[in-house]
Formats: sequence, structure tokens, C-alpha cells
Amino acid sequence: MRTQQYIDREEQYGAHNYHPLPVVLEKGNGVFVWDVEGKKYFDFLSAYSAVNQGHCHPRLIKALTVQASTLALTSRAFYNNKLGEWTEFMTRYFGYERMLPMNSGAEGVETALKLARKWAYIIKGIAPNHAKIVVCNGNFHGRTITIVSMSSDPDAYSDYGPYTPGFVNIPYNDLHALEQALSDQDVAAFLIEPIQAEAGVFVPSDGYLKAMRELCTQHNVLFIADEIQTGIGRTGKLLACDYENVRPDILILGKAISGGMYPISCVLADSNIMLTIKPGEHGSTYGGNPIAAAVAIEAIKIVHDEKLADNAQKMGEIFRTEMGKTSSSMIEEIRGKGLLNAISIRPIKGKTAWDVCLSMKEKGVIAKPTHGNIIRFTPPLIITEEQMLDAIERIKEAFSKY
Ligand code: IF1
Repeated sequence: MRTQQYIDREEQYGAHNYHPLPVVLEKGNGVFVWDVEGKKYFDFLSAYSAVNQGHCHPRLIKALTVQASTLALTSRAFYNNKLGEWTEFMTRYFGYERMLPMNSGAEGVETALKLARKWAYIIKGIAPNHAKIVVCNGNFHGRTITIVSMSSDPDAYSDYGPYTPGFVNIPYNDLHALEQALSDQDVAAFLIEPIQAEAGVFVPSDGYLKAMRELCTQHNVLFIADEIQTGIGRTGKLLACDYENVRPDILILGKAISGGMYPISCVLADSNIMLTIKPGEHGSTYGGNPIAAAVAIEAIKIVHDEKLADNAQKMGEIFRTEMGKTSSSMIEEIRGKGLLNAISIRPIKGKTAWDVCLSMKEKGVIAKPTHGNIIRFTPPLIITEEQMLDAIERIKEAFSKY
């Protein structure tokens, strides 16, 4: 079958909740993916930063297949021999007392919201059902109805009401607005992405994370960091919060904690927060299953052993420097940290970011625009300098058409 036949079949039988680039992938290895016609591409999306370790990493395949052949799922009605190993590994690695495992990033975010509210009523003493959580305009934390209730993007929340109450929106990267919001005694937590990826890779001002951490501490408000996309080496450090040495009270991880091999998310916190949820008050059928434990331990070990954060730092510098030399008048701004980068596109003669992505595809690099005119460039963190320079040449050729 040819590409169009695959696309037509999916159009006919599937839901239409995405508008994918017209490429049908069937194989992945490292930084490369191949389509059904055998064409090879650099993957510059990495499944939205889930495939940091590269496609089909042999160590992840081994961890997945060995565990899947041994014991796949027990549910949490019983103990299993892998979850304790995983919780000990993760809490030691990230410096927290406890971990709660879930599956999707959105489930991790929902878990963090529930912990913040439990803590608000049981520990901080906020009146029942009065807890508020401050979030930023431009946020993206997932797709559940409660999470889109926080969103400022009509595409995310339109026609999904009635919305979950208890959220206060403030501008991103605005300390004065945060200070004002935190003067409300009913605020339980401040939830933020250390870099707003979906919004278009907006990096806050130097010092913002440190200052907001101090404001939260002063006001006895929990700082919740959503590092589902920025974490696990993507920005050139293990966590984006590490750039300013700030420690979230609740840390949410997902995506690359399994290297794209299995849906896994988790929440890390200390006992005074984590133990506000008692037995039977939260859970999930697959949360904390043995396969997730085996894969997630290996995925973090790979990031450590292969020094992927350092590589992301170096390759990201090369990307921003080399792309900065491109003369294309479509390039408005190049921004990012590590290998979480974006280029905002000035439409020219009706040509948009989408057209640039189609041209890049023809040159053997696949990426996708976000919010119309921004192209995100997030290759796997294993990319070598030679591969990065090769991909940059192809990207420049795609831009040179305009
Ligand atoms: C889609 C966006 C990226 C996330 C952050 C939580 C989640 C995500 C910071 C939820 C997920 C994914 C979802 C996917 C596309 C992608 C995305 F464009 F939607 F916003 F990456 F920027 N926090 N992001 O980025 O995790 O439940 O998906 O596992 O929904 O289209 P999830």
C-alpha cells in the first residue's frame, strides 16, 4: 500500500482529532524513522519529547520484552517485585521521599492537582472546596476536562464545559502577577511548566524560577513543576528547574521517563504531601505495573550512562547558532534551551510554517508546527554532531525555497 492509501483508511475509520503531516511511518531506529515507501527521515519531534533516548533503544526493548515475558500486570491489589525497586530508584535519583506512579502525563498532572488540594485541606487548613491553584496563560498540561479548565487556549477547552472551578490564570513569566495572586490565602499551589513548550517554547527570564520558588515558600503555597516535556535531559539539564537550582514541592514527569517505549508518568513529593492521599483515595489499573517499572528504570539509566543532558546542551547550541546564520526572511525568532527549540515563522507570500514542514519532509526531516506559525525542533537527545549538521543543512534547504 502507498502512503495515501494508509491515510485514506485512517481518515475513513478513525476519529479526526489530529491533523498529521502526510507521512506514514513504519520503522524507527535512533534518530531516524522510515515511511511505508522506504524513505528515511530525521525525527525532529521525538513524539513531543518522549523519545529522548532514540527510537527502539536496544536496552529499552530488552527491559520491556524480558519483563513482559515474566510478569506484565498485577494491579495494585497485590504487591509486585518491581514497583518498590522503581520507587526507591526514582526517589533517590530525583531527591524526593516518595513517588506515585501513573500512566499518561495528564494522569500525572491530575494526581498532582489532587495532592495539592488534599494538602490544602488537611495540612494548610484551607476551607473545604475553597482551594485555588494558580496557573499560567499559555499553559499546556494535558487534555482532561479539569486540565482544559485551566487552559487559555479555546482550541483546548471550547465546547467541553462546564469547567472545573478553582483555577486562577496569570501571565507567564510575570512575578508581580504571581505575587498578587498569592496574596489570596486560599491558594494551595502554583502549577507551571519551567519552559512553555506547546505555547511555542517560551523560556522565562533568568531568575524567574528562583524568584517564583521563593514567593511560593513565603506564601506557604506548593510549587508544582510540570516537567513532562522539559524533563529527562531535554533542555540540557536533567530537569529545566536545575538551571536555577529550584526544587519543586511536587514534580511531575512523563514522556521520556519511558523513552517512548511505554506510557508512564509519575509524581514525586515528600511524605508530608504524598501521604495526604490515603489507601483507596487514588489509583489506576496500570499505574506502577512491573513493565513500567522495568522500562522506566532503564530509561533513566540510559540518560545517565549516555550523558544525554550534556549532549542536548551541546547539540542545542549548534542548532541555534547554525540556524541563526540562515538568511531566510521567514525566520522570525529562534529560541530554546538544550534540544527543546522552536523557530517562529513569518508567513511570506501565503507560505506558512506548514509549508516549511512539508518542504523539510521532502528534504528528509520531519517536524510539525504548533500554534500555526511556530515549528518545534526536538530531535532525540542521542543525536550526534555529524547528524545534527546533516539535518541542519536539510532544514536550511527547506527554508531556502522561501
Ligand atoms: C496532544 C501538545 C506537546 C505536555 C505537558 C502534560 C502533557 C503534555 C508539558 C500531557 C503532553 C503532548 C500531548 C499531545 C501533543 C503533545 C503536546 F502539543 F499537546 F501540547 F508536547 F506540547 N504536560 N503533550 O507537553 O501528557 O497526557 O499527553 O501523556 O495531546 O496532542 P499526555
